[in-house]
Amino acid sequence: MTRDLFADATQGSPLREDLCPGAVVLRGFALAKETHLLASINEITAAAMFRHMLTPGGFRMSVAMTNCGGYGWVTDGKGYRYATTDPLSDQPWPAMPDVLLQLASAAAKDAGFADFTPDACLVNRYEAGARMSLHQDRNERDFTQPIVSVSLGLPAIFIFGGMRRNDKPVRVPLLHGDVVVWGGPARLRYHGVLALKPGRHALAGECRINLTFRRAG
Ligand code: MD3
Ligand code: FE
Repeated sequence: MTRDLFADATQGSPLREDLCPGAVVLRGFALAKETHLLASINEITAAAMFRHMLTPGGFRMSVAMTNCGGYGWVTDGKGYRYATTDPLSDQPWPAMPDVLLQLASAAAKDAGFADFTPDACLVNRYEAGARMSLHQDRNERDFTQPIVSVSLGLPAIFIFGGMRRNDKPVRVPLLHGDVVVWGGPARLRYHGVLALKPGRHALAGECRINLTFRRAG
């Protein structure tokens, strides 16, 4: 599945969709950098491999994860938190490649967050059937800082709820190259991802990769 950006531009289909106050989808914002982004992800995972972490309750996450930047998000029997080193190697996480940092900060700027400098990038890999159940992101220090997400590879259906777990979520398809900025009143909304449908993407292969940029420390 791809989007024809020329058709979008000429027929007026929006490249920018406001999901709710504080949440903006920038359709195709990462497309111009797709090859560079995927090469950078390969370098990150060569140094800090994708792994299935355990939830505090002992369940294996279906999404495989790694991190780059000064802080990395981890979960194990001790809980959810940010750590400056990879628990598999006890070494610092790989540095955040410049192409990732620049993309996240440009997207945040477009959405009205003028100086977003992320210090953490969580890299999620979804294979067929992998999903992320409804949750809030609240391990960061400063909720006035946005989160920027970049979708690559296979399409997924993102579910976007409200401030309470029981608020009915809306479904938002996220495609290769889409970038979403979540800030302000959207920052603490519940969200998740439905089980990935099997498929093959020309550049990314049989998976979806999502980057989420945060200011953790
Ligand atoms: C809305 N990842 O890593 S990115 C996560 O596609 C996570 O892998 C999903 O949720 C993924 O925590 C969704 C979109 C996202 C990220 C953070 C948010 C949406 C958000 C924080 C607040 C509200
Ligand atoms: Fe999240």
